[in-house]
Amino acid sequence: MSDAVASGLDRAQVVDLYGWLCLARAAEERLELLQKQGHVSGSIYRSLGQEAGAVGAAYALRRRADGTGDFLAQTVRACGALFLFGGSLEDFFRQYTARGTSPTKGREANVHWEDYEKGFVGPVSPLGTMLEVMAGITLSFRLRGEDRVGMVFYGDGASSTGAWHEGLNFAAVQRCPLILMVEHNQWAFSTPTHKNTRVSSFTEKAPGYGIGAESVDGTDVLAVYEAVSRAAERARAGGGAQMVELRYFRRRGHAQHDPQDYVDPAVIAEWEKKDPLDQYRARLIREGWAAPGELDRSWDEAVEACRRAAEVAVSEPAPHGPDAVHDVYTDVILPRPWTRAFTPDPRNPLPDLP
Ligand SMILES: Cc1ncc(C[n+]2csc(CCOP(=O)(O)OP(=O)(O)O)c2C)c(N)n1
Ligand SMILES: [Mg+2]
Repeated sequence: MSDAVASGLDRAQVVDLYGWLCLARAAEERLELLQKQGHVSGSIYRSLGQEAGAVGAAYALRRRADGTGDFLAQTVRACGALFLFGGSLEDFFRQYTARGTSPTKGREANVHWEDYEKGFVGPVSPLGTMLEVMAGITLSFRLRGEDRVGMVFYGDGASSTGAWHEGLNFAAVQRCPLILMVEHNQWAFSTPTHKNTRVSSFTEKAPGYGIGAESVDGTDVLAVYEAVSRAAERARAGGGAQMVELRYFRRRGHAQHDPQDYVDPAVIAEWEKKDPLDQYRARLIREGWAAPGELDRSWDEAVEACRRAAEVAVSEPAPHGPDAVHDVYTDVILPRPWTRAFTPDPRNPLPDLP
C-alpha cells in the first residue's frame, strides 16, 4: 500500500484501530455502570490492559458478513475482537443484562453467542474445548480448499486442560489454518502462570507440536496486528496451525467479585504505565498520524455509542418464562458450512439454510 504509514496500514486505518480500542474499553466501562445500576445479571470480566491483543489480532483477519470470511472464537476478555467481527454493542449489552431479546434469549450472560455469517462463535464454558471445535471448523476450510483461517483465543490457565493439548495437536497434525491466540495475562483466577506451566513463554511449547509461533507485546496494537498478519499469511499458505502469544497483565480481578488481593499493587501500577490506549494515542500524536482532538472525538464517539446501545438493551423486556423450554432440543438438523457429509432424512425434510 503506497500511502501506508505503519505496519502496511494507511492513516485512516491506524486511527480506525484506535477507535476500536476505545470501543472495547468504553463498552466494559459502561458494563460497570450498568452493574452498579443493578442491570447486569452475572459478573463482568474486564479486559483492562488487554484490549490491544483482541483488537490488533481481529484487525489482521478478513471480516465479512456473508459467511465467507475468517472465523473467530472469542473469549470474554476478547470482546474487542467480537466487535470487529460484527458482534453488535446492543447484543453485547442485551447478553449481559439477560434480555429476552439477547442472542441467547437471556440464557447466558456474557459473550457466549455466535453468528456464523459474520464468522464468530462464542466459547463453551469448559476451558480448552473451543480449540477442538475450531480445529474441526478450520479442518473443513482446508478440506474444501477455502481461503479462510480461524482464530481461537484462550488464556494461559486454559493451557492446563487436556482439551487444549488435544485440540492443538489435532490442529497441528491436520495442518488446520488455525491461529491460537494465547492471552498470557499472568493469572488464571488466583493461580499465577508459573503454577500452570514450567515454560516462561508459551511459544516454547510450539516446537513440541511442530507449529509456528510468535510472542508479542500484547499492549502494542500495531505489533499484535503485524504478528497476526504474519501468522494468518503462513496459515493461508498451507503452513498449518500457528500460535501467537500476547504478553500483558490482567489489571483487574478475575471478575468484579474478585478483589485481586493476591496481586502486588506495585506490579499492577507498573502495568498501568503500559496502558495500550495511552501508549497508542501517544504514538499516533508523536508520529503525526493523528491530532489530539481527532482522538478525543474517537473516545467520545465510543462512549456515546455504548451509552445509546446500553439504553436500548435495558429498555427491552426480560425473557418470557415459558420460552425457556424453546430452542433446547430439536429433531431438525441444520447442516453448517463445516458439515462434512450430510444425507437428508426423507422423513424429516430440511428447511433451507437461512
Ligand atoms: C475446564 C475448566 N476448568 C475450570 C473452569 C473455571 N474457570 C473459568 S475461567 C478460569 C480461569 C482462566 O484463566 P485463563 O485461562 O488464564 O484466562 P483469564 O481469566 O486469565 O483470561 C477458570 C479456572 C472452566 N471454565 N473450565
Ligand atoms: Mg490468564
